[in-house]
Amino acid sequence: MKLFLKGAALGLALFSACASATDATRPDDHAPIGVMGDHTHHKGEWMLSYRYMLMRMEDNRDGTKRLDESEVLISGTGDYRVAPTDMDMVMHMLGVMYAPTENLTLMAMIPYVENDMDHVTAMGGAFSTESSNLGDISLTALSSFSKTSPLPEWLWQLGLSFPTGDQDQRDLTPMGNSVLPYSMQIGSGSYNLIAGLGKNVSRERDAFGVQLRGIFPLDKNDDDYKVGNRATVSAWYSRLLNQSFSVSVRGLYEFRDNYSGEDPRYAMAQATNLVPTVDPDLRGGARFDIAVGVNWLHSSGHRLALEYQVPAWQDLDGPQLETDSVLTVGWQLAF
Ligand SMILES: [Cu+2]
Repeated sequence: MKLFLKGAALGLALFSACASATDATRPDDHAPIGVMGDHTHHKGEWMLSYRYMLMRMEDNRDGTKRLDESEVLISGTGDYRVAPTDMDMVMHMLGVMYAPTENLTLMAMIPYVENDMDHVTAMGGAFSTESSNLGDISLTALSSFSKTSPLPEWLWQLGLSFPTGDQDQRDLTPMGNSVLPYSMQIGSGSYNLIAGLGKNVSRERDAFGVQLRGIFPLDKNDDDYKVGNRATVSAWYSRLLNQSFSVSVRGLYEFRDNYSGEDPRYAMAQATNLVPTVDPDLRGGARFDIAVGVNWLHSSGHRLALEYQVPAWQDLDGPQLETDSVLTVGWQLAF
C-alpha cells in the first residue's frame, strides 16, 4: 500500500512536471520577439501574431569606419554625386501558425514594408524617396528532432519565401521619376530557402536559447540579380520576474552577402557613380547587436513583447548606411 502511494505520488509528480514543461505557459516560452520560428505548437493549436519592426539607419560606413557625407560625395573626397543620409524601414508582419500534428507546426509570414530614405547631393541639394508594398510571403515547417537523434529536441525549421514583393518601386528624384535603388526595393524577386536550427531551455526561474537561421535566394530574379544570402546567430537569456513578465538580453550576429548579377535599369547610374545604393557590391556586411527585451503573457493567453537592439559592431562593404537601432513590438495569441 505504502509502495503504491509512493508510486502514485511519483507518477503524479512526474505527470505534473511534464505538464508544466509542455502545457503551462510562461512569458519566456517564447524567445525575444525579434526571433522568428523559435517555438512549436501542440496538435490542433493555432496562433496569430503581428509584429511591428522599425529599423533606423543613419550615416554611411565603410568597413568599420563611419564616413562623413563629404567622404561619400565628389564635392568632398568621395566618388558619388548623391549620398544617402538616413533610412527608416518599417515592417508590419502578420503571422499565422498551425500544428496539424504534434510533431509539425506550419508558419506563414506576411510582411508589409515601408521604406523612407533621405539623400544629399554634391550640388548641395537634398531629397527623399519613399516605397511601400507587400513583401515576400513565406511558408515554414517547424519540428523537433527526436530524443534519440544527435541533436535531441533541437527545433529545426525549413521554409520557402515567394516572390510576392516587388522590385519595381519608383519615386520622384532629381533625375525624374526613377526606379529606386536596391535598398528601397521591397521583395527579393526570387524564391528563398529558409533554414534554421535552435533550442530554448526553460528552468525554474529563467530560460536561455540559441538559434541559427538563414535565408538563401535560390535564383536570379527577372531583373537579373540575386539578393545576398543572410544568416543570423542569436543567443539569449531571459529571467522570469513573475508569472506574466520576463526580461531578456540577446546577442546576435548577422551576416549579409553582396548581391550577384546586376539590375540593367541601374547600369547608367552605376557607370556614372551616381549613388552607392545602386552598386550590387555595396550591399553586404556583418553586424553584432545587443538586444534587451520584455515578454508579457496575460492570463487570457494574449502576449505582448518588445525588443530593442543596437549594434555594438558593424563592418560594411561601403559606403553603405549603417544600422543604428532595431525596435520590434509584437502581439501573439494561441488558441
Ligand atoms: Cu506560435
